[in-house]
Amino acid sequence: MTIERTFSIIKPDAVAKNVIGQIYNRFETAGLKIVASKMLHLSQEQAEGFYAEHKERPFYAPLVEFMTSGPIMVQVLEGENAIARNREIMGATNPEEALAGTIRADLAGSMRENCAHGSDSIASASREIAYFFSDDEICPRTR
Ligand code: RTP
Ligand code: MG
Repeated sequence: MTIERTFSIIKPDAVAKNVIGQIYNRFETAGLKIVASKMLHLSQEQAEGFYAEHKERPFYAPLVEFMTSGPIMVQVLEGENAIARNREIMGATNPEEALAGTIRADLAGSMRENCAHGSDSIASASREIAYFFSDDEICPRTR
């Protein structure tokens, strides 16, 4: 059993749709525990830095514009295979390709405005968690 931590964002479209609780419910139902959480409104610099790996992609500028368009929730999720599990319940990037019952199939409106972000590897999870949270903001769950 591998207990992992992953980094998650509820994106501005989902916050605007008022489905934060609904998404948190899906994390909990999937056995993922929230060990850190906060709402924030990304600056241009924060969004550009977070998505730096996509800098050369045509969707980078509109992605940064979208991600700075309103408040987001950022959280650290902990659980067995949390990285893969979270991506599984999010569904494919394009909501039209996402399996029914996933966050993106059920709640997202487009390939860009797709409700949620989840780290895609152990390396990106640790980088992304550290980008938004200091160690003392993460509360290990012992029961
Ligand atoms: P994420 O990083 O947000 O968890 O999503 P992902 O791994 O499924 O997708 P990724 O390829 O990392 O892309 C990051 C985010 O950029 C937006 N995007 N737009 N062709 C497009 O218009 C396009 N492709 C990607 C999405 O918001 C995607 O989640
Ligand atoms: Mg990604």
